[in-house]
Amino acid sequence: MQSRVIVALDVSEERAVNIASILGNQVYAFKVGYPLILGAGLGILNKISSQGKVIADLKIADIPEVSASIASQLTSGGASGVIIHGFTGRDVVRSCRKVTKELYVVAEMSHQGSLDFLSPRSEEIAIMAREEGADGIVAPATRPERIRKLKEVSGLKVLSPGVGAQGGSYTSAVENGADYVIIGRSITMSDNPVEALERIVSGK
Ligand code: BMP
Repeated sequence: MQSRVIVALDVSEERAVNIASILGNQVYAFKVGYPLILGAGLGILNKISSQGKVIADLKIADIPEVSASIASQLTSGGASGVIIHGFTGRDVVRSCRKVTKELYVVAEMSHQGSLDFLSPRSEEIAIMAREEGADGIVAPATRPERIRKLKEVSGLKVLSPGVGAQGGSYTSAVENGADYVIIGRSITMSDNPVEALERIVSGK
C-alpha cells in the first residue's frame, strides 16, 4: 500500500536505484537532490522516475530567469515536482510556476539555523506561495506546530522533512497536518528499508 512518505535519496546512484526498486509502490515519491544528481548526473531523474514519482529538490534560489531555466531542465529531465526556495521572492515563484508540473516552495526549514532568518518570515512566504499558485510548501517536522500554522495560513499541501535522524516524529507531523513526510537517512541507511518504512509509519 502506498504511504504518504517521500524518500530523500541522498545516497549513491547504486543505492538510490536499489531503494527505488524496492520501495517504488510503497511511497508517494522519491526526492532527488544535489547529493545524488552531482554524483550520478541529471539522467538519474529519468532512471528513478521509472520506479515512482520524482520530486527534484535543488532548492532553487536564483533570479527569475535562471531559476526558471533550472526548473525547466529538471522538469524535462523527468521530475514531476520541483522544490524551490521562497525567500527569493514572488517573481521567482511566478517564473518557476510557468515551467513546472508541481511546484513546492520552502517556507521554513527543519534545522536550527532556520530560526536565524527564515522562520521569522515563513508565514509570509507560505501565503505568497499560495498567491503565486504553488502546489505546496515545505515545513519542518522538527517543529510540528509550525506545520499546523503554515498550513493554516496558506491552505496548501505540506511536505515535511525532519523525521527520524533530525528528531521529528512521523505521527506528530501527520497529526499536525503534514500531507507528505520527507524521510532520508532513517530509511536509506537501514539494512532493511521496507521494515524501516513500516516502523516509521506505524509510529514505533
Ligand atoms: P533526513 O531524513 O536524512 O534528515 O533527510 C531529510 C531530507 O529533507 C534531506 O534531503 C534534506 O535536504 C531535506 N530537507 C530537510 O531536511 N529540511 C528542510 O527544511 C528542507 C529539506 O528539503
